[in-house]
Amino acid sequence: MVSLEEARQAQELLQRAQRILCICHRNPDGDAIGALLGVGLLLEQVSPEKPVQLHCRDSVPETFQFLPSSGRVQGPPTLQQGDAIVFVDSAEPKLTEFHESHPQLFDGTYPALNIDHHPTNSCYGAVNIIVPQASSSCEIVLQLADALSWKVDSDCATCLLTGVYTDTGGLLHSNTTADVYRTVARLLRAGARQQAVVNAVFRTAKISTLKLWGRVLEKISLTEEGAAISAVTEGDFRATGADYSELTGAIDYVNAVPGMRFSLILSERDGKVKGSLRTLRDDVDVAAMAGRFHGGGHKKAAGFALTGKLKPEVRWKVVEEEAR
Ligand SMILES: [Mn+2]
Repeated sequence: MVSLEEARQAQELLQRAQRILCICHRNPDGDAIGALLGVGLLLEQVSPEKPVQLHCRDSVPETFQFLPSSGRVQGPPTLQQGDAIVFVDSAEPKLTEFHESHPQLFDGTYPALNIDHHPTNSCYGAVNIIVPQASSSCEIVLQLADALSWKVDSDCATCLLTGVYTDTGGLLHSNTTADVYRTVARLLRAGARQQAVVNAVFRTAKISTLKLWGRVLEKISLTEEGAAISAVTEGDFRATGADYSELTGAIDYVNAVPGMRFSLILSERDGKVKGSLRTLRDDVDVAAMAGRFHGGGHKKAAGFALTGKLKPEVRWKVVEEEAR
């Protein structure tokens, strides 16, 4: 839970600002976008005279473009004196991909509030509200709003519900605690448009997405150490017309093979290979595996990125046919 002390520190930091820039990680998921828009809408209600801007290195994925204010998300920020920064769902500066272009975001030049649920968060803000027990950054944003008695309207609730739903896989992942249901109940009472979220997030898929997933599923192989592995090359993205964000969700199908210890999707993009790891087992820690490749995440869902390319390895065997 967000403590009253943390909430007050956050409030003070924001009150002193002339302008507030909210930032989420690149390649944003539903939680990043939901928390970005949700916190932005809250701040505008709290102090309507204060300009609030929303920034992300990448544009809002189509799936989340139904959310209120999604059209306001801009690319890199232009900083000015008096700015305060709110980071959401970003465990490290480099995940925003503003760390090289805008180092002053992270060196204390501007007061920063860092809201996140990743246990690996490096606490790079002046005020850090890191709640690893929370399902999502959206859940923390709601706790912060409630701690400060900020009014949550139906637009904001819709944004926050999106993050809770996406980070819990529709309330199915192991991070779906009793508090998550309480959060959802709170958001529904605040007027969250639940069916709009469900339809957009879980019941809509572009033809390019389905074709990309088809390739992922077709290429699943099972390894001796009990992993279900698949890979997507840049060629697969080109051939299907899918973009990188459309890979989200495919891992859950790869992870569905019974008896496996963990699953992995390798994907190739811009000279990098990204790995997405999942497990259903309690005795496997995929965050630790990702850590060996300078990645991180949660015990049951983690990822990493390496510089390089994917090279397929195909094994053939000649088998003599038995004579009849
Ligand atoms: Mn998240």
